[in-house]
Amino acid sequence: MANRDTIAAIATPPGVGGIGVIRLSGSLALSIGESLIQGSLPVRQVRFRRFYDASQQVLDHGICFYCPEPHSFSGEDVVEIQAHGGPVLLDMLLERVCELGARLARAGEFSERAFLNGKLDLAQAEAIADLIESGSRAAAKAAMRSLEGEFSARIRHLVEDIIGLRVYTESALDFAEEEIDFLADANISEKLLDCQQAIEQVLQQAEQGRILKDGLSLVLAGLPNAGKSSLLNHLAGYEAAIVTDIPGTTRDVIHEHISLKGIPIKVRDTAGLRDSDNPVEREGIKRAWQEINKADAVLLLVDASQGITPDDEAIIQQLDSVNYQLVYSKCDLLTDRGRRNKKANYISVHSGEGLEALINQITGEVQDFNQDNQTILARRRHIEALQRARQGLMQARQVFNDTGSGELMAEDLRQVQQDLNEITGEFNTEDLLGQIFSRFCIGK
Ligand SMILES: Nc1nc2c(ncn2[C@@H]2O[C@H](COP(=O)(O)OP(=O)(O)O)[C@@H](O)[C@H]2O)c(=O)[nH]1
Ligand SMILES: [Mg+2]
Repeated sequence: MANRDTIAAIATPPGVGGIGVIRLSGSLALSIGESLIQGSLPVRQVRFRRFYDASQQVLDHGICFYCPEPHSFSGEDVVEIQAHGGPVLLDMLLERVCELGARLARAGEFSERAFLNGKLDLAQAEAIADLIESGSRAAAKAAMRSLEGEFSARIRHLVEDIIGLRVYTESALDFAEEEIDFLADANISEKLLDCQQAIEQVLQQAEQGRILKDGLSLVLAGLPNAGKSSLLNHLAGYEAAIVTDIPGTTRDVIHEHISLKGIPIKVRDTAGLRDSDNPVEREGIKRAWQEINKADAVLLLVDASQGITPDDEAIIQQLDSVNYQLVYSKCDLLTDRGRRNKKANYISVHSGEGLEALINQITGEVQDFNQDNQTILARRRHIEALQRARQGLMQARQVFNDTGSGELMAEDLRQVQQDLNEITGEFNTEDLLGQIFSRFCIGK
């Protein structure tokens, strides 16, 4: 690890502040730090020093700190310099440390080195970025759990289960004659199902985490004049979209980022769904469908005074694989309460009725999940890997149930393990060999 070049960066955000931090990591960090202060830096002790430029002029004074490898953040020699937080001053200091042998760090390079030096796994390294970028308290807490290693521990647990199964099936392959009995005795099918369910659970928690991180994408859809834009404006708290009584007012998809009860939500207001000859409106409707099909949730607005019309029915037919919820709008116009469907949502942007309940419903599911502190702040990459692992396990179980043989299943399981290991960035066949030898003692 001592061979990598020494990197430097301003670690505090751009702009003016009380202090600004420059961080150095690499084998030259100590000598650069010592040249900058023209003195020696003790190990793990904070010192107040002057910082000098090449012509021995004082650039600033402040605090510096040296942390030797391997017990530093990056696993390398690290020096941190706390100067005053002015952008020009920090640039001069950065320039000076580069003259002394450092180079500018790429984004994330300190964390990357921490990963390469085994200080963090990939999921933890990503959690640092997520923690810094988190847009809500819930997201920050979930990111911190990942950084503390909870997510990685859950993945490792899944990997151990898969390794257990692999050890068993691969050993069985060595006893070709009795293989099938051997596997049948071991309840392999049930064990595969258990693993699949465990992955399912982590996947669900990760999906919730992705919503916390990226926001829940919520699409408002329905016929023209259903009250979509009015609802968007209410949720956004300002007149984001034009509202008129002319059907087909909204054409472009209107994006608003809002926060409801601490949950980030990306709301999209869309063009009313109808047959139209107008090419602009037709394009708007095409885009509306694209949004509907990739949303986490869709609110299908139906004008309560009209009820569900054949045109609404036609839309509902096309929402087969979409997570949608029917919402009756303009319920102030429906004076006869007896005509209400007891189980449905009724809202009125004009009277305010039902809006609080609707918001509670939208956020409720995410919040419930988050309350038990199980949510994992996940990225697309993690979810995709978990989905592949789930798919692989389903396939392994199918193959095993069809053939009773471990041979094809063994390959699926190997792939599942690799998919899971991608999340933490570990993949090592030695692991498996080690496990096999430590658990079994075949032929000895
Ligand atoms: N009475 C009543 N009228 C509403 C309500 N919400 C929207 N409208 C009216 O319905 C018409 C269409 O609203 P708009 O939000 O533009 O519908 P969109 O076409 O679905 O976006 C406008 O004239 C609105 O003022 C409501 O809650 N009650
Ligand atoms: Mg509209």
